[in-house]
Amino acid sequence: TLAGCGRETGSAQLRPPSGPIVLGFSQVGSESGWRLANTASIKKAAERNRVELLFKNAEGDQKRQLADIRSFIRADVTAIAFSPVVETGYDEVLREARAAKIPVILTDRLIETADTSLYVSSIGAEFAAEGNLAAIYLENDYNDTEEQVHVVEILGSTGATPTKLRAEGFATTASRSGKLRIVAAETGNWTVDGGETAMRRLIRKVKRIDAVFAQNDDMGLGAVKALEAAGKKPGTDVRLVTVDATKKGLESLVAGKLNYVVECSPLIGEQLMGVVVAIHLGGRIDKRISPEQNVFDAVSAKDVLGDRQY
Ligand code: GYE
Repeated sequence: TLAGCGRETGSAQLRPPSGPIVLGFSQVGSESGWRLANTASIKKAAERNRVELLFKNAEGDQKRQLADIRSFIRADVTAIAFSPVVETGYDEVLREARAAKIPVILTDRLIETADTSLYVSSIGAEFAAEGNLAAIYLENDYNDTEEQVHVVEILGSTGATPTKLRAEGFATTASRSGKLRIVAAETGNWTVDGGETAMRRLIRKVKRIDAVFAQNDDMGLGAVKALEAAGKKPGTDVRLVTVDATKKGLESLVAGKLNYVVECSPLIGEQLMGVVVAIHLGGRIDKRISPEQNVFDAVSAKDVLGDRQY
């Protein structure tokens, strides 16, 4: 018997390789262009790697996500992967997966847990670094002035890793020189509409807004709409930096409506299937896998726009 040889510690080689590889994947929702591209990447990679995919969409609801993960446990899949809606509240379901000897992979976002052996690997971007980069590029854009820059922030959904870490990264870098001053923040829930509403509120409540840090492209594009409706010229009167680098984001960057876009790649399907296949065959698994990231301005965005699939 293979019992006891590793699944408890988070490595995963207990299931003898036989039959099809089945992956249960629980997606957060379909809130943004990033998310749609992430779903497409996972579906395409599953097909290419001959992994049978059971796909569920939690529509932003953690309760639903927990039920979806439990349905994968009942189906006795080879592995479970999910992108957590929020960071807390997963320990119990992950212990159930462990009891059923099903390894779990976190994709995109992280969970907060005292027991990191509850998952074998996490695949996703370094969100704090994205916040750092957003602040560095924005700050450099104001090199010609000594004045303090008043920044408003549009946040993603509450309790999610990128919301927390992008804000932390941005604030840490901003506080270093003190040039960027974060004067207000509103949540925009990752969507274009949410970003527009948040920006409208910010315009109403804050007298002076020099710049906007929107935690994703979609909310940034919503903010652009609200600024234009208020008679302001986004990219010029008010400068904007966003995260993701979707096609729409890069197009607005080239059009001069955004100033910088920090890349966060949603194309992690192949990396995920690599881990799933390693689980099946008993190969080595990295505990942390991160895609490359980049920062774009109007000039560099032009170079990649032609190839952008999402
Ligand atoms: O930036 C945003 C999305 O978790 C990295 O979620 C992801 C974020 C992404 O909806 O657009």
